Amino acid sequence: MNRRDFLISGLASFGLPSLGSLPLVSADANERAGNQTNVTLRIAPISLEIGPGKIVETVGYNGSAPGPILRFREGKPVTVDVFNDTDVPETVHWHGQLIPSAVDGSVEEGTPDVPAHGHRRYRFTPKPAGTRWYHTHSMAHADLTRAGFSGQYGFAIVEPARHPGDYDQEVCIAAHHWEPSLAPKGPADNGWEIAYRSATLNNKMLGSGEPLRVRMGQRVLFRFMNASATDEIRLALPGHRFNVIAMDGNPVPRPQTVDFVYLDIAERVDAIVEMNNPGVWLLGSANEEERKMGMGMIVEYADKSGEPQWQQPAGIVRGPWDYSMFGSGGTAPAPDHTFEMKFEKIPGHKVDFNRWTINGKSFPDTEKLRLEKGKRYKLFFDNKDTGDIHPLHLHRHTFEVTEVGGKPMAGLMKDVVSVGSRGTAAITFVADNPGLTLFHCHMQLHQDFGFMQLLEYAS
Ligand SMILES: [Cu+2]
Repeated sequence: MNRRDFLISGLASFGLPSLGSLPLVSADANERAGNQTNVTLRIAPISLEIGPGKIVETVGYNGSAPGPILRFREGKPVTVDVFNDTDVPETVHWHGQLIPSAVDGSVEEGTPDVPAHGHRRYRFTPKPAGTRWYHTHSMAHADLTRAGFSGQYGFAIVEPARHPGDYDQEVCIAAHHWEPSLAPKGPADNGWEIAYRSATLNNKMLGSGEPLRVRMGQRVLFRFMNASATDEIRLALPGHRFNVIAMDGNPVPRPQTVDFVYLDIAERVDAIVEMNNPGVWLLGSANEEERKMGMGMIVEYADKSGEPQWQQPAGIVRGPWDYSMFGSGGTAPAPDHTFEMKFEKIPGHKVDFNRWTINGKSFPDTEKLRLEKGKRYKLFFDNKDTGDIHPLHLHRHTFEVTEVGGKPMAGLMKDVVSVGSRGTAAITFVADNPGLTLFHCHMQLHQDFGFMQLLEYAS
């Protein structure tokens, strides 16, 4: 047993909540042990057995995919050492954290990459508290082994100074699709899309991992994350409902109880489930094809056995759910300035990838949006001319969702918003973290083919 394994098992015996089957690295515990580094990440090729005889060759962190659950303390500086054992430069992006461009993990913002077979040390102060994550920010283009298609993703949970603690068990679940290939989909002029052969919740296909064991009366905090490269998902646990308390790690103004959670790419949902319906249940994708690919896990009450039960949740519609139900019901503060962003697709006509433009230009030719520190900005997203859903992500800032589908709303703080097909949305944010800031669609094929723009602060 090495030092870190000892720390992990030691932590478990001190009564930290169970986290499913994922390894855990606590920045605080490593510091107490006298280690100079709070977290060490090693990027390396792995063979991941996601089911009996089903092995995917990918690249992961510290020998696993998802990588270890990293636990940070809000406001307490950390040192992270990243070693890259692969043949290509890599990046580690700290998604949802309000940290400097030099360590955010995007080369577009100026973060230096981790050279092939090299090392890079990051120092930053984790914030804000909540369910954050870390992942590669490289590009895949036509190489479907790289970037979001790989196993380079994991939870980075930033602990608040005071712990809410209103649950009995904590379970982190990351969804991912595996074995991608190019597939013709959609209208005749559409470009290549992606089809998958397998999928997992955490590191196992449905039925291959240990069941999640629960007891009657328990309150379980689920931290769900969609780490798919390209697809939005919906997860349900029949016989139970999800009380959604946070989105993208930020507490929602009005928690709602729902039958399924919608997660566009890179989104997180924290939900409490009261275990009050004893049996053996299937927690999984509301899409049958996706469950067959493996996106599911078994939830088993103590002393219960039998075939896991599934029932299709009601109320599923195409496209994002209505975020406004989680909002405050109030009015968002008016912005000082609005940037309108019109999205368009240049179709690939089944012989190429689609290309994407923002106001007529593809990255890196997109104009830099200029910000003044302290001002409040609105980004208005016009997706009326595309039939695709876009999970739009702003780095290094938390934004307020102020409009979805023409409906004004307020109070919901996020770092990704899913904009519906032929729809519109708007966000506002305060320019309070100077430095180059990347805005992009988190759908890998969109991000890689033009759907990115930089924001810069006036000096
Ligand atoms: Cu997109």
